[in-house]
Amino acid sequence: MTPKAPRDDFSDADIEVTEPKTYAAGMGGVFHSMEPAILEMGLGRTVKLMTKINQKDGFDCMSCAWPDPSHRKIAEFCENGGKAVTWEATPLKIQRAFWQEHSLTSLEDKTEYWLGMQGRIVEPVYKAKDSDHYEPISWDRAFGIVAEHLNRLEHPNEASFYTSGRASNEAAFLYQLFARVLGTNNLPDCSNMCHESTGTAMSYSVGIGKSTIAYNDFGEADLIIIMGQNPGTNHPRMLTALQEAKENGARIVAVNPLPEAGLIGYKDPQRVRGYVGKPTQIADQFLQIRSGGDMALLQAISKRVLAAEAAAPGTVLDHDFIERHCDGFEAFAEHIAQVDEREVEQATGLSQAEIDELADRYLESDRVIIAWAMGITQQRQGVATIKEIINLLLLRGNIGKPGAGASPIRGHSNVQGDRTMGVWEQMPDSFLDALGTEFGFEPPRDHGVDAVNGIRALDEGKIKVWMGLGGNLLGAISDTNLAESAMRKTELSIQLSTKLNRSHVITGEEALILPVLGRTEVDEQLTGPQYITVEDSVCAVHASHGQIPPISDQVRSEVATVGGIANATLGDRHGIDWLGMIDDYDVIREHISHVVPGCESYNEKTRTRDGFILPNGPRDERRFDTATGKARITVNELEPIACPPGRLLLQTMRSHDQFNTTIYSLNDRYRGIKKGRSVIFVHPDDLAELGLEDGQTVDIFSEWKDEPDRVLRGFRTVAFPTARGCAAAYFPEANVLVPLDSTALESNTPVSKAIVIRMEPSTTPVGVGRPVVV
Ligand SMILES: Nc1nc2c(c(=O)[nH]1)N[C@H]1C(S)=C(S)[C@@H](COP(=O)(O)OP(=O)(O)OC[C@H]3O[C@@H](n4cnc5c(=O)[nH]c(N)nc54)[C@H](O)[C@@H]3O)O[C@H]1N2
Ligand SMILES: Nc1nc2c(c(=O)[nH]1)N[C@H]1C(S)=C(S)[C@@H](COP(=O)(O)OP(=O)(O)OC[C@H]3O[C@@H](n4cnc5c(=O)[nH]c(N)nc54)[C@H](O)[C@@H]3O)O[C@H]1N2
Ligand SMILES: [Mo]
Repeated sequence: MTPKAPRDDFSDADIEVTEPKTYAAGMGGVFHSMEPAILEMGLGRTVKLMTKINQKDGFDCMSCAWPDPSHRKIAEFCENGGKAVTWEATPLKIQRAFWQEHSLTSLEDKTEYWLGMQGRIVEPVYKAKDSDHYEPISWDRAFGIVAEHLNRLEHPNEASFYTSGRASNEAAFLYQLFARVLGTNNLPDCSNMCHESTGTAMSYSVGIGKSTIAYNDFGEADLIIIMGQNPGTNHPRMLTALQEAKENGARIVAVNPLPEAGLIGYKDPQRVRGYVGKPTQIADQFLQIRSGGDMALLQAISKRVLAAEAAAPGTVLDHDFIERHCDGFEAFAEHIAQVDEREVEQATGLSQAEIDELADRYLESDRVIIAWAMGITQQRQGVATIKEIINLLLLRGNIGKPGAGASPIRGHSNVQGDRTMGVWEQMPDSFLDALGTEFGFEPPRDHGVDAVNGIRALDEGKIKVWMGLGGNLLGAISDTNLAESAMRKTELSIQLSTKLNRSHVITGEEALILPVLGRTEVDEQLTGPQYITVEDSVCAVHASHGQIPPISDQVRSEVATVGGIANATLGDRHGIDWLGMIDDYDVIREHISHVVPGCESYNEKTRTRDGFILPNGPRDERRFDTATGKARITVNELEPIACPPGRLLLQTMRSHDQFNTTIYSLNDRYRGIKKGRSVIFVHPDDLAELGLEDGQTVDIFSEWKDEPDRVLRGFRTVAFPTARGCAAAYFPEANVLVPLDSTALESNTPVSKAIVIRMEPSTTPVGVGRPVVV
């Protein structure tokens, strides 16, 4: 039985609120993913796919970038991986009648949830200049339109090529090559909104913007500090690694404004005990920090470490490591001695005793891992905060030894690989030199636009052709209203996508949707079925093999689509055999092995069952490829976040049933929310102080400099045990409240976790369709 697409949009009118959960997963978690999977895909397809997720002969789960252990379990996936697979592998198709029935204007007030539930896009569609409808178009015509627009640009920088982190290494490599041969570095990506702060900080401090640990290090750590990350929802398989670490004696500390279920307790669905038994307590210490307080906390811990060294010289710091491998220690020590404890208390909302306890844990541990995600990166001082994470680790030599290191936990399943392949608006000259030599052209050297600057360039009318390799930039970027009006100014927008989203509804004058294969599907080309490759959060690269027949014979692989566009646009102008690369992905991999550092013999290495681990200076040999050739201990000035009286700091985050802008259901099980997303979580004492009640409908106003307030109307308050002064709502709905200009220093990542807001009682009901925005 084929499932049906919903006709009517979903309503938030009957939101139900119950107590939040105190532990994550358990067998219930896997059942939660299997039931909809079987209903959507049928039993046969479900079994076929679920037994191949993350297996060595199977496909890489397209959900998060959590790494695979070397010993795979029979079911090496989590509840949310199950949902991601089901969402992609649904047999439901968008029928031709859909495009006739729905004008673009009529789609404008549809929710992301409704759009995504319409099924897979199964043929290319085109919206002509004065039309309000998409209509089917042939692939050749589609490629012709793109080529014509690109070839008439006055300058290649009038085109921009966005990438979302699900694209394979092969597609990403081809895509950046095409952009650069065309002559532009305009390669914004989802990473700009995600771990850019990590890349910026770590490249500066340790010479590489990636995790310095391997999977097995979790099992060898004495202490794991998890800051600004919600693994129970966003990296559920990490909980298994944490549970194993605990069994080996590790202590775990969680730093978060929210008592997230997965941070507190866990039931492992892969074990009988996890089914019937009591949950494992995950966090030995939970620090309920105020939003944006992490940098002050880290400085306060470093201060205690230095004080302990002063009290017992030679026993606390790793002097040998600091002398041999680091610079900047003296200036740092001087600066940290000035840290003002009152400022720390104000910024963190934590007591001295809590901070002392964490400092003691750090001092008692020989091997420490600090993991982090969006709670840290999407802050104005995200880069400086990550530099402080590195400082703290360096003081006791916690980088480049087993069981220790810096562990940014990546988002999209291949976001790290896309960067390795050159998707970045500011790739270093060494990469561009190698690319130019391999393909015989001179790559452009000026940096391109990132995600935020790309919106500015669109708004200024500077981008005439905008292309997206996956993703949903308009759903994901800050300042929704501004971004949407900017996108309407471009001449042609092109999306390579599996399913519908907001970025297909708000378009340039002309628009194309080019439907692509997902990871679950067999990718057949001239030389036979092709595999693709991906890189996970700990730099492990391996192959992914599609399993089920494509949803339609009109859907092409990402590689075939990008290569086809390149061929139509450039032909053999540069002597590059674009079509040959489509016929046989080994050809692309051969080029990768000549261009991308660490990828020598890429075909051979990705054909092995385990794949390979990319070299990593700090992890492998305590080599730090920074400008000074040493790990840099840095001095960072704390800037307290100003939040005037009567205002709260709002963070925008993911529910348990979404993947970024993809909504799987209106529930957020662990936080006790059902049947709706128009909610704002607020501490009960803050509600009382603001004269508001639990369950009241409010409008949310974001205040930014002297600009008019941005407003989101008709949200239900939920009294919730968040840190005082900090509220939370879901992205992408709340993106409208994040000013485009509010970005992290140095990395330019939208500050999605600390928006100054006020609430006022609303007359707008919590309702159907997209929330009302002004
Ligand atoms: N199922 C599922 N999996 C996903 C995704 C998804 O949407 N769904 N998205 C993927 C992507 S692209 C990414 S980047 C990752 C995101 O993974 P996460 O970073 O876990 O995602 P968020 O929901 O943004 O959660 C941020 C966490 O930081 C906390 N936080 C907020 N502000 C602060 C702060 O100031 N300090 C501290 N210490 N904590 C803070 C929040 O309470 C929350 O627990 O997940 C990936 N995996
Ligand atoms: N306010 C706020 N904003 C945020 C964040 C936040 O925490 N708060 N998080 C930010 C983060 S961390 C990220 S990573 C970005 C995410 O930004 P994006 O990566 O742009 O967004 P996604 O929602 O992951 O993209 C989903 C779309 O990708 C397409 N897709 C799915 N699978 C495939 C595939 O296999 N191939 C292709 N070609 N297309 C596919 C589908 O059409 C789907 O609708 O959002 C950012 N925005
Ligand atoms: Mo992300």
